[in-house]
Amino acid sequence: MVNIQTVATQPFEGQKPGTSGLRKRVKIFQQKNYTENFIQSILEAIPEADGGAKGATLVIGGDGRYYSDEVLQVIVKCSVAQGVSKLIVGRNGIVSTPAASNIIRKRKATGGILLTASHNPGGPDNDFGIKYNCSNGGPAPESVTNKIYEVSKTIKELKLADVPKVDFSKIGTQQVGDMTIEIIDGVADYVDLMKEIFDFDAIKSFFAKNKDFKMLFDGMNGVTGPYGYRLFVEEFGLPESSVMRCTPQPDFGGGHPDPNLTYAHDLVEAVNSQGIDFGAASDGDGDRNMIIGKNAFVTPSDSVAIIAHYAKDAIPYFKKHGVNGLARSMPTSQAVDLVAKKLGLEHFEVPTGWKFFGNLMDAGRCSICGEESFGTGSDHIREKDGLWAVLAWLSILAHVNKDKTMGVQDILQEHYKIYGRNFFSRYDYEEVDGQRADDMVKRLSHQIEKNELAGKKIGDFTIDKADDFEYLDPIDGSVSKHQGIRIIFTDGSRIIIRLSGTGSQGATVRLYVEKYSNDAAEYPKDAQVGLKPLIDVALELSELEKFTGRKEPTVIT
Ligand code: G16
Repeated sequence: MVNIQTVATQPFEGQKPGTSGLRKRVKIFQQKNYTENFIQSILEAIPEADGGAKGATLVIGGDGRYYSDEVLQVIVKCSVAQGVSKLIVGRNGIVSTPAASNIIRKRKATGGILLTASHNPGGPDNDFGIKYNCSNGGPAPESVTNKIYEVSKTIKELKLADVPKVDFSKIGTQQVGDMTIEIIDGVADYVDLMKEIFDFDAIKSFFAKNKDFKMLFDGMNGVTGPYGYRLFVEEFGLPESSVMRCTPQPDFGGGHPDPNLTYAHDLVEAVNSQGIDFGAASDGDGDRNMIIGKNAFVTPSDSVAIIAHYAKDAIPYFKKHGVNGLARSMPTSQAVDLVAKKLGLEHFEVPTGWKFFGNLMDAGRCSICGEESFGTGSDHIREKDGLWAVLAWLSILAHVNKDKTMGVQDILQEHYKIYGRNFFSRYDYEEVDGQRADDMVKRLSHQIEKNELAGKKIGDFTIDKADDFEYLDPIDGSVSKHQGIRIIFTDGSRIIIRLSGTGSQGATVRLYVEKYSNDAAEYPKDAQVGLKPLIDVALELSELEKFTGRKEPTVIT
């Protein structure tokens, strides 16, 4: 009989999950009872089970970042006390976010708790994160995250089981009180799933026929290292030199595990200096991806459009199941909409956050979706999936190279010839003063309310309409308001300004610009050059420098 202690606690301010879970500095999570409060709030808010987590089966995974070991033990103590029946845990708590989504679905679990702050840096002075995924394998929708937050605001008592420390390093099953803990290899099921989706033989024969074609995958010392190694080295037989930074580290080797041109510059440099044909990177928890090639950077917005264009011809999963519809987050460029129109498919524009795609997928209305924030995925699971995107690109390369020789840049140019090019860029201003950032957005919001923006002419651009994006979920009828300031010009160009929901310190302002061109002479242009006039307009309209004091962005993607 396990002893359950009742411990008095106080609510902590700000345990409101953001775009994808609660992300804070490690030091915040280390405060006495802070993590316990939040885990118990999750367990009490679990939607499927009456009476909270009683009888639940939960998948526990994460990117293995600093402080995960301690939180795993907290989850055990809280879960036993709340009557959870079973925890399915990756060895050492490590399972990538997409792999966890797959396990939740495959094992028909009640849900899952993921210990990750995704692409945010790790270590004692950096970030930790906790998020809850529901039984469909996707991030909890706002109805659930709001409930978690409500519980966290009134929590007074913790129930904690008095159990010894659990060793998560050995695969197998153990019993803690009435609860079973099954420790699994987080990689195996995922690789099996990828084999069902993609034609591994076609990819292998592409590499065999094109011996000079060089690939480099950068695991950024995050969770996808072992997955990438298993796929590229063990399955496809590529040399060890085809992968880099594939050993997960609690602090990601001191780096920022975010696959973009700034933070994955080691990969970019290696691709440029070693004449690599195809480069790819994934983030800390394995849901993001970046695709580059010889003299080519594939924006995530173009990536989802190109994958959608080739899906039915190049990827067995879509040959078999078809493509039902496409979707993107609001700030993502409209390139994928053009593919949907050409293929006669439904397409959706949802707020930022992968959780918004879940309902569409569950209803069978969306097969492929993507976000400008380096997220690409499909309805094979309910999270974005970094390695899936890399395998999709390898499948496309294998497909198009059957009768001609095409690299990444050729694929891009061919796509633009068919659809035109949606030039896109995002400027991030990280860790700015929260109040000033709010004021900046409020000012624009106010101008929109008073209808002061429509018709305004700035430089060569005239504003057609402006709004504060609101989403009506076509499946459950829920409404999400204030999802970003959207300014659309008469030529179809767009500026979007919103505050990130994943930062852990101050505010991060995101400024997105998009300009469409169907002038072939412009397709090879550098996006930054083509977009400069629009960026100037965005800075002028938002008065960003005045509000944030920043002359330059922290990151440009
Ligand atoms: C999360 C969400 C994504 C979102 C991204 C950026 O990604 O899952 O859907 O696009 O954050 O959000 P924001 O602009 O609010 O910072 P990840 O990879 O951090 O889990």
